[in-house]
Amino acid sequence: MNSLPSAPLTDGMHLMVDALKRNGVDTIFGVVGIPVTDLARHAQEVGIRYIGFRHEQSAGNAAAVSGYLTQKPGICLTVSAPGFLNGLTALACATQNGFPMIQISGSSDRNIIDLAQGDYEGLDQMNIAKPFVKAAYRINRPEDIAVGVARAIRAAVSGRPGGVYLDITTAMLSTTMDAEAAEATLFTPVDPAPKQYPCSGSVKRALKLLASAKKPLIILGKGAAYAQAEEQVRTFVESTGIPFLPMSMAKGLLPDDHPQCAASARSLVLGQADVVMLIGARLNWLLTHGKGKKWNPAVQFVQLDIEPEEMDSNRPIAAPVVGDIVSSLEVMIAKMDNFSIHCPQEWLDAIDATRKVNMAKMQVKLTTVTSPMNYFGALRAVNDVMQGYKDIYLVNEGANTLDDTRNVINMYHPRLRLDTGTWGVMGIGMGYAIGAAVTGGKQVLAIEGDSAFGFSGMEIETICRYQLPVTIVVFNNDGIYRGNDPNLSGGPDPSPTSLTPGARYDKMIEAFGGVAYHATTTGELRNALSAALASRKPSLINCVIDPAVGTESGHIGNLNPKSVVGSLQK
Ligand code: ADP
Ligand code: TPW
Ligand code: MG
Repeated sequence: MNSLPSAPLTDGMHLMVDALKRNGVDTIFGVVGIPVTDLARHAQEVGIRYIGFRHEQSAGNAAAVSGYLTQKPGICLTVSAPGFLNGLTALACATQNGFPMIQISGSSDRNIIDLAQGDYEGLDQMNIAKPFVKAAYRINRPEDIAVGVARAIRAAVSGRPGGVYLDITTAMLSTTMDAEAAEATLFTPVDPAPKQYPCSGSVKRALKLLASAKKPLIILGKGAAYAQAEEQVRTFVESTGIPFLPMSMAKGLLPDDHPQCAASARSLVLGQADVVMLIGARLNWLLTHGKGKKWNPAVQFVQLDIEPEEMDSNRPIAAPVVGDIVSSLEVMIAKMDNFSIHCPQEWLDAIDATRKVNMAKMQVKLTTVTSPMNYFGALRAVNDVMQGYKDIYLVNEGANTLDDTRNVINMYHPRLRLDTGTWGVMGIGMGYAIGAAVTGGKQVLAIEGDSAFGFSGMEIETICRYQLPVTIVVFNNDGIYRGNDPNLSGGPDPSPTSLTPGARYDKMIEAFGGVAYHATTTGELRNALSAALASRKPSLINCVIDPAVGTESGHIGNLNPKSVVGSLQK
């Protein structure tokens, strides 16, 4: 008997890759193993770039930053249970930061997991992910792949962006389906991050309040940077004449040397402003919740945000404007002429006077030569070299290393400064550097505290393997905040904040074929950094910093709990 020729089949794994490709995914960041190895191989086969990491947290951070830079969800691929959990920190962090990201994780057999029978890497992943993400979905059947991917994309990029967990079961990956029927399920979601215009009443209320201000201030946050609102922000800032203060990752949205930039008069403007317009910035801990001694108690807020629930989260918001930032500013600019918004000259003069005093103080710090180097001496050398590299990414983490770098290194273009963000998390360094280099195509300078670097340091192998143009400067002060703390028991163990004295982080990159530099003076640092950036090669500069000069927790030492029996901090 002749059997009929059977229809061609596909399976969940192939269809998953087809769906990602159809949705414009061009890069996957991950670590492979059971059950996703073939998925990564097939993705590479069909032209999706696969970047393999040494730890899922860094792969996740790379995906998150690529989401921030492109407004498309960055994709992180992980194996079941431990790989999933390693990636989850980055996914949670992306959610906190409002970066669109999808973690796709293989998962084990539902029947065994649900009866707690001990499967290989068995874990109830989707339920564990839920509290940490914007949305979590599981795809159990190949015919649901297209919908699952579409839902994940929409959830990641619409409204306030965030992290999405997408669970793909081992059984689903090997389930077969008629290839033609499978192809017919594929689609791309229409307009996944629609424009959201604010209502006109909210815009009028906001403009009226701004027009009444004697000491107005605009605070730019990373939401405005994510929204790519630089053109509208510039028009609004320059045509109102209102001074602006950039939050850390909003630096460069307008250049830091813009005449209206009030960054070097931060305490003055926060302490005195009577109307503050927040553009994509939350009144969270980074702005001391909009209250307390740093703020004018009578301050009133205008807030532009896409997330309605953000309003009044910490302080009453007098004029909430709910919408996407680009559309909201466009409407405000169009209506601005009906309100005479202006910035009183006395306010600008006061800011200018303070700015001059603070800049002169900073100049003294930067030009004082010490041996060993302190942070400011080292940063002066970095800043000199950066004048020739204003258009590269600057990744930054640490405590003193973070705060002092933020204050010294000006940014001139949007979305180039990538740092510890809303959680102040250590470990983003190498993941962000790799994600930015791969996605943005520009070279990267990462300025890393020695402790901060350690969290993702093994990824220098990844940087070398893919020959990425990443230069890492490790500010090596032998420890967390400081390298010279004593063990209070007098015993032989190092103190809780100590790391290996005199460690040579530069030697690490030699092992993988990268270029190593060791700098003990500002001159050596300047030469090393110039050579490293000019070469565009994977490179690491071990920069020796005085172990005694760091302050506890950098600029946020006040957040440490106070002890009734006195402080143990030096
Ligand atoms: P920063 O840390 O720089 O102060 P936050 O992360 O606290 O900034 O705040 C960013 C805010 O921007 C979030 O409340 C988020 O909802 C908002 N946001 C993100 N994207 C957009 C957008 N396209 N339009 C409007 N608001 C946005
Ligand atoms: C995931 C706590 C905040 S800053 C820091 C740690 C460990 C390192 C500071 O030392 P570093 O910088 O990097 O050498 P410097 O210049 O001050 O010496 N775990 C996580 N996140 C945070 N924030 C911590 C711990 C922390
Ligand atoms: Mg340190």
